[in-house]
Amino acid sequence: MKIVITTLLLLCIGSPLCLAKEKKKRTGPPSAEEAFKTLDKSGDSALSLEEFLEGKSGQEKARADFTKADVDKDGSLTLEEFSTIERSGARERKRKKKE
Ligand SMILES: [Ca+2]
Repeated sequence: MKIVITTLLLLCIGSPLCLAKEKKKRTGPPSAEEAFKTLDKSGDSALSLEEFLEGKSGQEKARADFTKADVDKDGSLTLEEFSTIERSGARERKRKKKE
C-alpha cells in the first residue's frame, strides 16, 4: 500500500496537473489596484482627472465615470473610489458578453 501511495505522489509531483495549480497565478486583466498604480503617475495615491483620462478613448464617458466615482468631490480618486468604476466596468463587460 505504501508503495502505491508513494508512486501516486511521485506521479502527481511530476505531472502537469499538479504544476498547473502553481502556474495559475497571473492571468487575466490587471486588478483595480494595479491599474490604479499604473495611472497614478505622481504616486500620491490619488488619481487626478488628468491622470484618470490618460489613455482613455471615450473621454466623455470617462469624465462622467470620474465625477460619479469621486464620492467626496475632492477632484481626485482614491483606490476605493477608483475600484467602483472598475467593478461597474466589469459588470458592464459581463452584461455585453451575454447579449
Ligand atoms: Ca475623491
